[in-house]
Amino acid sequence: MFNLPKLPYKYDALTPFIDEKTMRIHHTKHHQGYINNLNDTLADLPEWKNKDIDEILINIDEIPQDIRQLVINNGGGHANHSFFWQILTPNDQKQASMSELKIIQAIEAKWGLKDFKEQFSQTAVSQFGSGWGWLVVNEQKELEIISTANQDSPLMISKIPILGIDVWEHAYYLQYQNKRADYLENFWQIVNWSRVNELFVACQV
Ligand code: MN3
Repeated sequence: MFNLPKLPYKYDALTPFIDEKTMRIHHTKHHQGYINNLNDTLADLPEWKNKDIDEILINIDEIPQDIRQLVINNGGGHANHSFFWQILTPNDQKQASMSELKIIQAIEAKWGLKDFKEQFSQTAVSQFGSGWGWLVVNEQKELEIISTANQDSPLMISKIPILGIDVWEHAYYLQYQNKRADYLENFWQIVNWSRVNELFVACQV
C-alpha cells in the first residue's frame, strides 16, 4: 500500500518559479492519481504491494507481464514525483556553499557547471511529448544526462537519478503555457543542491 508523501515545503514555497496552483494540483491530483492506480494494480499481489517502490522498478522484469506496463506508468509516476519534490527547495533557503559540494566538483570536472546546465536543459526541453530530464549515476558510477519518456524511471535501466525535472505539461502549463525552456531556466533557481549532493555521495560507496 503506497501513500502520498508530504511535500517538504508549502505549496506556495517555490513561487515565483513554480506557482502554488500548479504545485497543489501536481501533488494532490497527479501524484495521488499514480498512487491510487498503483495500489489498485498491485491489490492482489501481496508479494509486491508492500515493497519499496524503487525496488519494484529495479526489478520491473519480475512483475507479471499483464500488469507490467501499469506498474511502469503508475509506479514510475509515484517514484519520479516522490523524487522530484525532494530535489526542489525554496529559493531563499540557505544552501551549503556550492563549490564545497562533491556533486558540483564532479559536474565541474566532467562538463563545467555552465555547460552542464545547458546540456541538461537542452535534453529536457527536447524530450518529445511527456517525460523527464535526468542527471543519473550509471552502472560505471559515471554521471550521465538522459531523458525518459512518460513515467519511465531511470531505475529500470540501472541508472540512479540524482537530479530530475518533470517536463509533462501538467508540471508547468498553468504558469508557462508552451514555454518549456523558460520553466527549465527557472528550475535552476529552486534546485536543492544539498539533497542532490547527498544522493550523489550515496552512489559513491
Ligand atoms: Mn508530474
